[in-house]
Amino acid sequence: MEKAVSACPLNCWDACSFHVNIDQQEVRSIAGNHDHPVTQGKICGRGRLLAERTNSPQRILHPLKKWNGEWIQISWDQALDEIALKMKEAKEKFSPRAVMHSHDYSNNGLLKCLDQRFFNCFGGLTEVVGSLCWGAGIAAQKWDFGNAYSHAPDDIENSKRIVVWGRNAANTNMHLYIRLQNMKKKGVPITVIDPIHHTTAKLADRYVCIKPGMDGWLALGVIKTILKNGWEDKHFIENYTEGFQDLVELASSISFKEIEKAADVSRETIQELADTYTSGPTSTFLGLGMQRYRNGGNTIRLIDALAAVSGNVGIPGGGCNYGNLAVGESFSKEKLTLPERRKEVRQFTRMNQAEDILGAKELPVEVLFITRSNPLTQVPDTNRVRKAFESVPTVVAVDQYMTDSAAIADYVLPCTTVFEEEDIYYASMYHHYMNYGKKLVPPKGEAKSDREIWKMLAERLGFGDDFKYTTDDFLEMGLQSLNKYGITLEKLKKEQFIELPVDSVPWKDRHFQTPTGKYEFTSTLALQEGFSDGKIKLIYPEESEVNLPEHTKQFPYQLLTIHPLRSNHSQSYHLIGSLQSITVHVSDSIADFKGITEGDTVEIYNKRGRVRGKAKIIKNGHPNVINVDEGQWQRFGGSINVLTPSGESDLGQGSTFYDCKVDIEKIS
Ligand SMILES: Nc1nc2c(c(=O)[nH]1)N[C@H]1C(S)=C(S)[C@@H](COP(=O)(O)OP(=O)(O)OC[C@H]3O[C@@H](n4cnc5c(=O)[nH]c(N)nc54)[C@H](O)[C@@H]3O)O[C@H]1N2
Ligand SMILES: Nc1nc2c(c(=O)[nH]1)N[C@H]1C(S)=C(S)[C@@H](COP(=O)(O)OP(=O)(O)OC[C@H]3O[C@@H](n4cnc5c(=O)[nH]c(N)nc54)[C@H](O)[C@@H]3O)O[C@H]1N2
Ligand code: SF4
Ligand SMILES: [Mo]
Repeated sequence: MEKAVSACPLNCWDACSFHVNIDQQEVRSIAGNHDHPVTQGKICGRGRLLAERTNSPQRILHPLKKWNGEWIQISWDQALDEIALKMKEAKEKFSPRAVMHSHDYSNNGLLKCLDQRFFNCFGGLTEVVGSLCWGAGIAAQKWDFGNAYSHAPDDIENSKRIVVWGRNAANTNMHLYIRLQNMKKKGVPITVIDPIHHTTAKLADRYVCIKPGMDGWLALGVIKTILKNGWEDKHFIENYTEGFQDLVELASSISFKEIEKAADVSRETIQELADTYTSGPTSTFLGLGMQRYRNGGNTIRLIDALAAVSGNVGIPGGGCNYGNLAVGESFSKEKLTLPERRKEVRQFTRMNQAEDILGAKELPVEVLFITRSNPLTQVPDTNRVRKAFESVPTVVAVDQYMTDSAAIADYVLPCTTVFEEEDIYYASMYHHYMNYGKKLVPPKGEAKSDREIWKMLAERLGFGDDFKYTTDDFLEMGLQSLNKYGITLEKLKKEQFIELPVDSVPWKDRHFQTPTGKYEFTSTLALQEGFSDGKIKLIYPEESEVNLPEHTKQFPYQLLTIHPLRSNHSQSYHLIGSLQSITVHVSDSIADFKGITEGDTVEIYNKRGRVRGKAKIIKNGHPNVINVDEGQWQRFGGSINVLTPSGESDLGQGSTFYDCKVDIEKIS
């Protein structure tokens, strides 16, 4: 058995370092690497399952073409010649914009951005913008701080109070969860704010059950309490912020009674949170849950404002930790992607790509590439996505498996897994180390890396020179901006992981990246972006009693569709038998009212679709909540996204997955 160091490529907070056991050119098992300073030898089941993802007999091993509704195996040459020809025809007849690329971020490899290089050199494309994931929150932090930066994981040691707000750390961010367990042992009080009483909530000293989508109201209540008592950080507000008076006015525009009623929180809870925020340093770990609503951007702005007012910005042990874009900013991405080469670009948002495809009559989408994503399970209002994608004459999917998205394609090109290719892995989410992943085993069948596929297509389309580089050449290009810190590819290969030059306490010099250089309660960037004013707004979710009274009468229950513990989105369901059915988590209040008991078959539905599953009763969370974990495959019951709305968040073209109402019936 040979042992090698590698890294987890999955879209996850943690970016773990691996020890991989290899025997006879096969990956046998994966364990954590104890030498990594952040991930310290612990990894999750999704990481371990990457061995199975590499070896599974379900993998696609050869290029496939759909012929009379059946898959036939074809050669790489035939597949790429035919696809290149269709791209050329689309470009000549219409424009490069008749070729669309629908992608996401399922693999955190640095060289995965070569897809952009490919389409830029092609002359342009129709690209998807916005984010299913974190768009509203990122836009909010850019308005408030000028950027979205987090504290280094170990800085939690400096916190006297910790608030985990809408992050399901036990399931999604295990190394934060481990640090929370340690801090609890040290006696540091932990508060969890979430509509579901999950494992992280059980760890907390105080669990705040919130009405979904109403966190901004709670944050404003806490701000109001702090101001009323004169507990605000006057020095910070006076010297380093803009627009404070607008926030004061917003706080005065609403009473505590209104806030309590709207967010389903008690005055006592608001008071306790005000104490928590003013007896810090208090660190806030924001998750992505509470921004997947129509009002998500303003929700995050109000929580940012709470951190700022209470003096928890730019200090060790404080922070309003969301993502950490400083990590990705460390690399020379433009050297890899060549943005200057793009000529004609059309943008569809990720949320509305289906509507946009169906509406593109003058300049239709002729060729659609689906890579690093599975939009037919992961994009909201899936029935519409299916209809739109099926209307495109040529669909090409690059994947390792016959996913729901690959199944509707005309060509499926098999790609390698992490252990069959070389790359650098990082996540702009939690820690600031990059990990090196060597090619450890030969690709299964005829699988090729995304990089090789783009290269072979580029050669056929007349810009082969832009891809005539080795993997090392490309990796060196990406690391150029780091050379001045003595960070080179050679060093990384030797050390396996390297700390990036990223601040461990962002904004400690009180110099913000906003246009005024200050923390902005009222955003000047908003004005530059064409918003009528940059003030924080107190708004309700879209599918709320206030905005859609008729709809919410018909569909009274809040459907959350959070991330599955054992799968990264849709990536494990086909490999784990026990995941191959739908579990509908129903609050005990709804279950009592509807006469549902555990194990009953239930159907949840709204105007967009229906999904059936087995009921499981959940307790202690918000009484109006139903949850079905996202990611399920068509053949095991279907994507929950047939029910979710394709609306966009108030800021940042984010998703509104959780801003969703349904009804539920027991099926006798
Ligand atoms: N196991 C596992 N881990 C993952 C992933 C995975 O698929 N599986 N995906 C990775 C990716 S891409 C991402 S983006 C991250 C996401 O990481 P998280 O943000 O931790 O994950 P979510 O599942 O979105 O869970 C969000 C939490 O928000 C809560 N929530 C929902 N609505 C509200 C609300 O209105 N207010 C509050 N306060 N809370 C609310 C939910 O109950 C849930 O506990 O996880 C990463 N890690
Ligand atoms: N209802 C609901 N829907 C959600 C969410 C939610 O909370 N609720 N969360 C949203 C979030 S946060 C996210 S990030 C998105 C994720 O959405 P996606 O990224 O579309 O989800 P995955 O299931 O990870 O699909 C990734 C696909 O990429 C393939 N793949 C893996 N590695 C590679 C590679 O190296 N190259 C290529 N070409 N393909 C590869 C996998 O086999 C898989 O089929 O889902 C969103 N959808
Ligand atoms: S999925 Fe996340 S926690 Fe699990 S091994 Fe990969 S990076 Fe680590
Ligand atoms: Mo995500």
